[in-house]
Amino acid sequence: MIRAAVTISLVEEARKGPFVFHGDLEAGCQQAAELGFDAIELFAASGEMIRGLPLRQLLQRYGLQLAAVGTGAGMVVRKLQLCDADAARRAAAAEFIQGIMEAGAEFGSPAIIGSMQGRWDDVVPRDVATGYLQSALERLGQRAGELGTFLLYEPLNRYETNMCNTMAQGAELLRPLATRSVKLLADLFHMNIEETSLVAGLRDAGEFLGHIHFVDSTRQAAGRGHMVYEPLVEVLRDLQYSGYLSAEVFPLPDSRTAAEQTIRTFRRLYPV
Ligand code: LER
Ligand code: MN
Repeated sequence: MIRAAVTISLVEEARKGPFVFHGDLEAGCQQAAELGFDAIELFAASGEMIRGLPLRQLLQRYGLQLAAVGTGAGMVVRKLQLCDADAARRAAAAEFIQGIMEAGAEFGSPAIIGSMQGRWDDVVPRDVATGYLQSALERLGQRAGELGTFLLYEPLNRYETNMCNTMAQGAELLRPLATRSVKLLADLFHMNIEETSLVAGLRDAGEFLGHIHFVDSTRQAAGRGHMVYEPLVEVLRDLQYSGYLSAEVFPLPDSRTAAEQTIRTFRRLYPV
């Protein structure tokens, strides 16, 4: 069964980021529950921060699951990334991700590697960077499997990374890994920029598809852009996708309206 999730960011530096709720975990959970979301996706500053939150109580009180935990704060706040030329900083990036992954795993939830993947450049050429990224995904994925969860790798548009921009590139990156505990996150916003066809892109992700950022062409709530969702729903049915559609969108015109618009579109596509 496909379930609906909504993002909550607790990272001050990401105030302007594409998250529906900002700064108040309980208020976000309360509204998510009120509107009928199944889960929240959390963007926090670190694993320690997650451990310090009353997350279990709040999820229980509001009858919600934790869909996933983001690691982007490692890049936004600490400028850490897995393709850094400096081995110590690469290790710090992996350690930061592992901290968030372990905190999320206590809820059975996967961690997301998006901006933390970094990029290749003149100092770290593409093949070297790809090797760094694959070996980090191998180790972190194996650890995720041991913890009973998985890891999500997210191809991003060309303005955010030069590693993988499409689902096909993402699948090619993951295929040689020994671990089967790394899956792809398909963010419809990035895909709308990079894929020739969204339907073909989802098919390229295929068996690797593990999570979806449910968003419109404008990076606003589903329904506030020109994305056509029906063909995507059909592919997801063919692929027997049973994960989350998670609203990683700007809080426009405001958080509540973005959440309402998301769930309205979700219910239109997946009537109860
Ligand atoms: C960044 O653009 C994004 O889509 C996030 O989910 C990754 O950190
Ligand atoms: Mn995303």
